[in-house]
Amino acid sequence: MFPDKRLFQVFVYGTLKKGEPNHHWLTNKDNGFARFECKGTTEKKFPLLIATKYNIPFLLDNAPDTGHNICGEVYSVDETMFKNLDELEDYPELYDRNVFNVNGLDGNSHQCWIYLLKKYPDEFLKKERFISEYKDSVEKPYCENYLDTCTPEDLYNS
Ligand code: PCA
Repeated sequence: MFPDKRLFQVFVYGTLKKGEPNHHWLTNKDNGFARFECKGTTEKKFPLLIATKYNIPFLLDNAPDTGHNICGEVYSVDETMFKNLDELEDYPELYDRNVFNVNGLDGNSHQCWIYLLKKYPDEFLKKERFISEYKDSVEKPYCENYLDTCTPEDLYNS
């Protein structure tokens, strides 16, 4: 299948990365076209944490001078894939998204869409919880399909 004409760059830092629980969304051809470009880190620092009883990775926007340069992967995706990613991330109800610069390990700066939270409880800003690189783990296992069962309160109470 050929990709749609227009490609979008998306930086993934959470469950969409290689080896993580939602990576299959990017590799499933039925979802559209996706091409791995390179690994990279965000030029800006962001707070990234694993939160809620579902252990969801959240990158927080609008939190100046906190957090780390975040490690992740840059993909070029077509509009069909982008729409599917929006659906997975429950955009714009749960995650929002914005464009930021990512320093690629290929030596280039990439302007990428990044899924993040613009509104979140104050508790999410406790510094000791921030990480620079997400990995699913036995200690904090990601709970798939949480959107099917959770209430909005569930999502914001950790
Ligand atoms: N999926 C998106 C946002 C957080 C998540 O788990 C990603 O991997 O970038």
